[in-house]
Amino acid sequence: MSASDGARAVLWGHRDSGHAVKVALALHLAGIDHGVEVVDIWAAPETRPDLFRARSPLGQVPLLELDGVALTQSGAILMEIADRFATLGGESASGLRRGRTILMWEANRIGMCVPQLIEARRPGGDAFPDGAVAWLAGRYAADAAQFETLLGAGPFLHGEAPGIGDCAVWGYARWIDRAGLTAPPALAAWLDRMAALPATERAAAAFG
Ligand SMILES: N[C@@H](CCC(=O)N[C@@H](CS)C(=O)NCC(=O)O)C(=O)O
Repeated sequence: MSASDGARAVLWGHRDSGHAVKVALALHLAGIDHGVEVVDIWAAPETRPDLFRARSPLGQVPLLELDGVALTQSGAILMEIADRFATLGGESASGLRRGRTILMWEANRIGMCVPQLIEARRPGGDAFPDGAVAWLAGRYAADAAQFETLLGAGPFLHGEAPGIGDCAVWGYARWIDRAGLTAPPALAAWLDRMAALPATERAAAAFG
């Protein structure tokens, strides 16, 4: 039986959105049945489907519709999945606490600088003010060192098995090369372990 237990889930996203793909990873890791809708994040917001715009207040992905409830903000969605399905850390109070801790760190640190550095290198992407790219790259160096501390003995951020914290960090850390950055050994080894999970391949391909 699927972990969904009859829940109806539809994930709206785009393959270039690490925020959406981290939610896709959680659904695949947890074995939660779900449908997928692609939203063109590079098209003008007003051209996105009315249904999507009505349910995603900022017009952004990811949007997860779960039993008719519209959930936005990737970190909040991951917490809802863990809590609701008692999975990926949500099996225990300590696992949930760990998930919340990693999610807050990711949103403020590695999940802030890596997407911006990718955007800075994208042909036709947003223009950045003088010094911004160097500042972001400096932040990444600190983030990479902090990741090693958070990982500890591993193998995953949640210990022996991956949890929502691993999903959150993987969303953009898998594109470190695309951001023109290098992963230090502990981060590179964790990325290899994540890549070896069949769910990561499915999540990366979730939006075509
Ligand atoms: N803080 C949000 C970020 C969501 C976000 O920035 N989504 C981007 C794609 S990665 C998007 O939908 N961009 C299209 C737009 O803003 O028009 C989250 O964690 O979900």
